[in-house]
Parts: sequence; C-alpha cells; structure tokens
Amino acid sequence: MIELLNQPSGRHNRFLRALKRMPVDTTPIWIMRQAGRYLPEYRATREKAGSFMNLCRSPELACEVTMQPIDRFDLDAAILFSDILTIPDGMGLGLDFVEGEGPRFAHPVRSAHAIDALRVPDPQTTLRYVPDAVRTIRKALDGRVPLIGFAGSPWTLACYMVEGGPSERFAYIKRLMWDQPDALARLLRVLTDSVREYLLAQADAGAQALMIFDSWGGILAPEDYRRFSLPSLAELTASLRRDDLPVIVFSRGANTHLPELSHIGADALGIDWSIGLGEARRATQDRVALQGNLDPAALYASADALRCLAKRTLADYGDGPGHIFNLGHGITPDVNPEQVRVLVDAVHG
Ligand code: 1CP
Repeated sequence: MIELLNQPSGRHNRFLRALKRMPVDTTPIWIMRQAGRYLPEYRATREKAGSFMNLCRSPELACEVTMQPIDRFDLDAAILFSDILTIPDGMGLGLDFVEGEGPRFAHPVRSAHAIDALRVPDPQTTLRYVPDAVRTIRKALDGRVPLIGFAGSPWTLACYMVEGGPSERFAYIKRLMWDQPDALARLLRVLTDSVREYLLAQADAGAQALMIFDSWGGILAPEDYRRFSLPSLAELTASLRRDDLPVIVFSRGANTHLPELSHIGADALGIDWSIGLGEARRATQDRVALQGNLDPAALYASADALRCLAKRTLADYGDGPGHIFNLGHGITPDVNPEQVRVLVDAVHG
C-alpha cells in the first residue's frame, strides 16, 4: 500500500493519495450507495438473489454488484457491497428487509438484560461472508481502483438495534440514554469491540481504506454526542490507526463537532451538504482530508446545472490536496444513471 501511494497519481491510487493529503492528478470521486437501486443491472442482480440479505451473504453476487458502477463509470474507489446492519444480524437480532419499508429486526434490544446477553459476532465464522466478499472483490478489481471496507458507528448501530428499524423520533434509544445510561454504555462497549474486530477482518482480507458511518450522530444534543457517539469513534480510529490503512469518519449532521472530530486520528471526515467545504476546512484546519459534499438532489437537476454545482463544490474546497468528491449522503434510487457520468466527468475535468 505504501508502494501504491508513492506511484504517480492515477485512477488506481488517487483516492488513497487524497486521503493522505498528497497531490493528485485530478480530484477523485466515488458516490455513497454507488451500487444500488438506481442501476438497472443492480435491480437485476437483486432479483436473482431473491432478497437483500442473500445478496450480502453471497460473495459472488456482492462482488458482481460492487463492480457494476466501477465498470460503468470512471469512479476512483469501489465500496464493499454489504450493509451496516450485518453486525446486529450476526448478534442474533434477526434482520429482515421489508419491501418499501427498509430494515426490521425481529428481536430489538429493549432491556438491560437483552444488552447483557449480546456477544461480539466472530467475523471469521458468523460474519465470514463479509471478509470472503472482500477477497472476491479485490481479485475482480485487479488493482483498477482501491476497495473501501465499512461499518456503522456504535451509536448508529445502537439506534437501529434499540428502535428495531428506521425511526423518526428515536424514542426508545433516547429513553434508554437518559434512564439507563450505564446499560447504553455497555451496549456501546460490545458494539465498539464488534466494529473493531469486523473492520480489522475486512482490512486483513484486503480492504484498503475503512469508513465508519455515524449516520445518526446528528440526532444528539452536543453534550450527549460527546458522551455517547464521539468516544467510541475516537476509540475506533485510535485502535485501527496504521500508516497503510486510512480511516474515514462520517458523522452525519454533526458539523458543530468538526473541530473535535479532526483530532480523533481519522485521516478524513465525510461532510454532509449542510455546511460549505470551505467552512468545514476552516473548522478542521487541514488536519484531515474532507470527503463530500454535493447535495444528492443535484442529480435531479439538468446536466448543465449539475456541472455548475460540481464546480461550485470544487471551488468551495479550494486549492491544495485532501479533497475526495462525493455526495453529502447516498444517491437516491430514482436518479438517472447518466447523471452520474455527467458528474464524474465534471469533477475529473
Ligand atoms: O433493496 C435494496 O436493494 C436495499 C437498499 C440498500 C442498499 C443498496 C440497503 C438497505 N443497503 C444497501 C447497501 C449499503 N448500505 C451500502 C453499500 C455500498 C454502497 O455504498 O454502494 C452501504 C455503505 C450501506 C450503509 C448503510 N446502511 C447505512 C449508512 C449510510 C447511510 O445511508 O447513512 C445505513 C444507515 C444503512 C441502513 C440501511 N440499509 C438499507 C436501508 C434502506 C437503510 C436505511 C434505513 C433507514 O432509513 O434508516
């Protein structure tokens, strides 16, 4: 990997070089949820698999959908096709994806007793299909672009496990946080250990960068964020820290915490579109690379407007290395795939 970094900048390494804030030949771009329902070839493979979890559990099919956006567009990184909820599923919560509703757990965690029964799922047995998929994908990529491994943050996984699925009000997890903070601390403990083991297994299998999705960090008041989300992010980045393994932390909606986040040892921070990249850069003082942050809805605009918006994002970051272009959150299922080509060309041009 150090060797890869030191080669001249090109499609095979510009993403990794930008994460390390090294000069690049052009700004690298990848897109959150780049393998997904907006691609007809993804929908076809998903149908063949029968269910979303079958797709995740088959290394061959997970590899097939990971490669689809890489084959179609000039993207600069691939991301393992999987989901953040594989860990709670491996803990025995019984994950199911209900059509049109999203993920559901058959056994949400609603008591201190249920929390104390949870164990770290073994990434070499229970979750073996994930490192197996990483190995299969690395072979298929054959060095074309680097592969990103990922996991959810402990706080975000706790939200899904306690709520039982997507939530609007987060009533169960917030009640637990205030009424039984010690029980929540134990839940975050077992999740932090689980995420660390899971990410290390992905790195051992060949993932070349790691990303932690703290998708629900932003629902916490500042004091609660500093107590229940930030410490486990900091512990993870510290324990994963290796010169040859860049770590990206995306704490969505937590822009007020960017100065603190820039000190936890992450190589890069994911940025949503509610803050300008220039302002995010000033808040983090070039201590980290920044990944983002175009509003995903820009892909609904005309091709000309989309090109202008891409330029605006590049200009807002400004001069100097350390920018990885991405959307501020995942691409939506009804986007015209040709708009992704327009965006990638605009960023590289
Ligand atoms: O039927 C389908 O095909 C399901 C759609 C889908 C897809 C394509 C889900 C269900 N997960 C995924 C893949 C996925 N999830 C990836 C693949 C790699 C890529 O980016 O191409 C990644 C990185 C994730 C991560 C993920 N899953 C997050 C973190 C990122 C974010 O969006 O904030 C979260 C919160 C999830 C949970 C999840 N899985 C799926 C859905 C619809 C959701 C969100 C549920 C909710 O509304 O809260």
